[in-house]
Amino acid sequence: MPHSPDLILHHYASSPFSEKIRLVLGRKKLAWKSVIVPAVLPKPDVVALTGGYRKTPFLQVGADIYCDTALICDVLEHVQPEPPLYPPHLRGCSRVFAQWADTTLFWAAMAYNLQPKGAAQFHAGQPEAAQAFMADRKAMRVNMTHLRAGDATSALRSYLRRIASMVEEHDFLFGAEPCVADFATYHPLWFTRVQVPAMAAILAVTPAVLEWMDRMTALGHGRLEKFSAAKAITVAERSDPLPAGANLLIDSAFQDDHNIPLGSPVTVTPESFGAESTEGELLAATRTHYTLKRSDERCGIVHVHFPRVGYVLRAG
Ligand SMILES: N[C@@H](CCC(=O)N[C@@H](CS)C(=O)NCC(=O)O)C(=O)O
Repeated sequence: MPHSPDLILHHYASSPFSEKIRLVLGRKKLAWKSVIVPAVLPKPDVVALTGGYRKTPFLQVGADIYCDTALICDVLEHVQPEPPLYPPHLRGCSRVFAQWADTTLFWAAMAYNLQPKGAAQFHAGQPEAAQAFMADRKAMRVNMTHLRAGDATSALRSYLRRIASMVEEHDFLFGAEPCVADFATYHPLWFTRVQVPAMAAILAVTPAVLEWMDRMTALGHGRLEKFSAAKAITVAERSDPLPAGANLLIDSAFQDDHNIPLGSPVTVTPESFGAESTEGELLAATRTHYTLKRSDERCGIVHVHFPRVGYVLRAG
């Protein structure tokens, strides 16, 4: 395995976005530390590190916290450029496709997956956990349109036919090798196949999709070592965050789209699904990301990074 900084992934087994990153770690043959986080609030150890962001997964490297799988993919590409997630001839379309898969495809698949039969299987034998999960996710979805089961099924069937027509042509969506689009497209369908197999008959109609999924599964998860949240917090507390320009992100030049000077108190909030904000001092606002500096009782000074796309920046 190549030498890389200590990568600590905070995730849980049944989380589809976590599976996206676990497979990227496998593709790049990286070693990583695995911290299991709760699937629902409260998440005191998570928010000690992120300052409020509660979604799963996030990546910690020392006292730098990278939120959102789109940004985590950029970080992992920086840590281990080969094999690439963004091959030069697909630089634009792989990201655009991944964004579609992480939103439109994901929500259609999850509305299909968690119909009563799928939800019953997902929460089998744990009625109290089921109620807590449903209530937590319902609160996260305020202001979002939730697809009805029939409409989600129709959309998912169409999407599967489109994906099939791509992977009938070549082994992966855009050619002989997987790119970021493959990882983003795979994880909601992995949830169907692995977490709610009672719902998986929909996949059998497009056998080319199943064969492509087998090729994705074979990439594995890299080499992981169990780690505890307490140890991860100690790592943050004992590390200094890396200065902007020296961290694992690709750019550092200031791009001011909001008329908010660096050094201002700000909040960053996901555009949709979960209204929890992170507060801090705006340390960087580049073409690609925001960095907030915050101080935490347990973690000391941490830098929390978010992608620009999909996040709302406000003067705090
Ligand atoms: N845009 C985010 C989406 C992440 C996301 O929605 N993750 C789900 C789990 S797969 C989540 O956070 N659910 C609520 C939770 O785990 O607290 C990303 O790419 O990381």
